[in-house]
Order: sequence, then structure tokens, then C-alpha cells
Amino acid sequence: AQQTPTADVLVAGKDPGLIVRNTNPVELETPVALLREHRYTPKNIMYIRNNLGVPPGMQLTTELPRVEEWTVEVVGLVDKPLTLRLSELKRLPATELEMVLQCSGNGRSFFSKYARASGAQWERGALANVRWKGVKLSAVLEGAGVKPEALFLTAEGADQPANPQAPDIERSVPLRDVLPSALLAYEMNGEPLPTVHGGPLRLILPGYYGINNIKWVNRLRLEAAASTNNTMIPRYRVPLAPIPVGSTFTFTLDNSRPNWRQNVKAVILSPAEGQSVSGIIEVRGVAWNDGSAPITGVEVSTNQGRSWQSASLEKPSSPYGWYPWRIRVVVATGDTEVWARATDALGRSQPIDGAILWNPNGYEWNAVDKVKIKVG
Ligand code: MSS
Repeated sequence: AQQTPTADVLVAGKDPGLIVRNTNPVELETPVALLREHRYTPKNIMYIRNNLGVPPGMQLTTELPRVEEWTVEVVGLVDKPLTLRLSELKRLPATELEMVLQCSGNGRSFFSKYARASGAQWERGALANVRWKGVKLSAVLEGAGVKPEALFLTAEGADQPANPQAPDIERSVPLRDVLPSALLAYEMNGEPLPTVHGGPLRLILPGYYGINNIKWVNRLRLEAAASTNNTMIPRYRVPLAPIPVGSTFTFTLDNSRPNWRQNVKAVILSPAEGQSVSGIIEVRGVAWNDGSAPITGVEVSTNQGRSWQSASLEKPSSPYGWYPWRIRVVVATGDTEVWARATDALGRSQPIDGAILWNPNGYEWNAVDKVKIKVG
């Protein structure tokens, strides 16, 4: 049997400790033991989800791509279509913000308790918290003069198609909802944006699931309707109402919605699944939502949800960053579980049983996080 290459071999500059979920296209997960070490996730351990390959001529690396110039077009329902050079964008006023980037499929493997959902079997670590710097999309669009009929923004990426027939990656989002915070980003964590994370230019939509944050963005379309490209339907959508576990589902525009705004969620980063601990432990993790309301609490249970204790929370520097939390708890000897759930100011929280979230592609998992540990 052929051995799976390690993450550092697949992508230059990545930590060999990343979990390889897929080699082509590359999908790498960050283990919780690495994730918990940093307030802002460094590029060498940040997860990767690619649907296709990096754009023609680029390398799978955390270095900056060697491209002479990058341009992004603004077309569609605008008074004046634009072609903007990256060098021009960099001369406009810049904004920097902290934001959780999470794959819509993060936590997918937890659905398998009910029925396996298809796709990379991510656990907790298709997740990062990074600082993005770039120009506000609203400032760029002002120059183009967006017509009132433009309700959707569709972003195209310059990905290498898997085969010439395959549709390109493109993703639509509701324009008015994203406009206040959207960025065209050219820096991550204070450095030029790494190639594998979308450098030299990426659309950043704070609060939205990973897929909407189009890497290597080279065209923005302002249109009256959302794209019906396969990245919009049937992929990256969830049913509007719960469906039976394990059932098949035919996605239509009416019975489903795209993975847009992120669900409220807490994950436990310590202890790790299967870890052996002694009677009193510190439980640590992070919590976040779509940024539309603050996280108000994270609660932890060591008795299968019979009682909950409040963890202490740290605030992020933007509504879209993660809230680190921690609490010391006493755990009963033997095989036991630690649970965690977050609540936000809109009263949104996490279901105890993930069955009601079940969907064929395993998107938007946000059931109460449950970690099995051994207490000696
Ligand atoms: N972009 C592009 N251009 N392409 C691709 O493939 N993917 C998605 C995003 N963007 C893509 C893009 C996804 S899907 C995700 S998650 C993200 O990205 C990731 O990122 P990183 O940087 O980490 O790799 Mo799921 O929802």
C-alpha cells in the first residue's frame, strides 16, 4: 500500500502534525492540541480546504505566490465595470479584523454516530482564528456604482479546474447582509496572504462559513439572483427543515438554503478526545457565532447534561473572532464525558442531540461538543 504523504510534504511550510484528510485536492485538519496553543492561528498549522487545485502557475505553499500583478474585475449590475489592480487596492485605506474561518463541514465526522455524512471526516479542526487585513468591499463597490437591482454578490476564484469541463468555484451571498464587514484581504496575521490560503487576494466575509470566503478572487459579479453553479446547488446547502437521519434528499432552491451565516458553537480544545486525566481538570476551548450578537456564556457539564457550570470567557477584538473560555471541574473516576455549549445574546445555543441537524453532506454541525476522557 502507498503511504499518505505528510502535511509538510503536501504543502510547503505546513506542520507535519496536521491531519491529512485528503491529498488531491488538499484537505488538512489542525489537531486540537495545536489549535489551543494560539490566540491567532499561525499559517503553518492552519487547516486547508481546497475544492480544486491552486491557480495555474501557483504552488502549494504557505509562501506568497510569485505573480507579477493580480487584478479583480467588478462586473454586472454596476454603472461602471472596473478592473482593479492589487497595487491600487493596497493604496486605499486598510481595515484589519480578527475572524473565525470554519469549513461548513467542520464536525462532519460527529454525524456518523447517526449515519455517515459524505465528505472529509473533519473533527473539530477545520477551524482557525486569524487576522485579515485588506480594503473594505464597500469602498471598492462605491467606485463601480452598484445598481439597486443588484441583490447578490458572486465571487469567482481562479482555481485550476480539476478537468476543463468542471465548473469553476463561485459563490453567491446576499449583498446587503455582507457589505458592512466584507473585505478584499491581502494580509493574514500581519503578513502577505499565503498562496494556499488564497493569496494574493481573497474575499473575506466575517461571520460566514468558509466556502463563502473565496480564495484567489479575480471577479466579483453584482447580480439580481444567486448563481446556480454546483458550488451553490446542490453543494454547500442544508435542508430548511430537519430530515430523517440517513435519508436521501434532492436539493432544490425552495427546500434548502446555502451555508451562509455560522451557527453558534463551542468546541473543547482541552482535554482532547481519549485523553487520560486525574480528578480535577481544566477544560478549555473556544466559542463563536456569526458575529451578529455577542457570545454571553459557555457552560460545561461533566454529568451528561444533568447540571451545567459557567466557564470564564475572554472577548475577541472583533465580533467575528473566537472567545477563549476555561473552567476547572471535578470529574468522576472511570470513562466519562465532558460537554460544552455556548449561548449568545440572541438566545441561540446548541442542540444536545445532533440528530436534528443531520444532513447528507454533514454541514453546519453545532451540537453540544462531547469529549470522552479516562479519569484515573
Ligand atoms: N476558494 C476557492 N477559490 N476555492 C476553494 O476550493 N474552498 C472554500 C474556501 N474558499 C475554496 C475557496 C472552503 S470550502 C473553505 S472551508 C475555505 O476556503 C478554506 O480556507 P483555507 O484557507 O483554510 O484553506 Mo468549507 O465550507
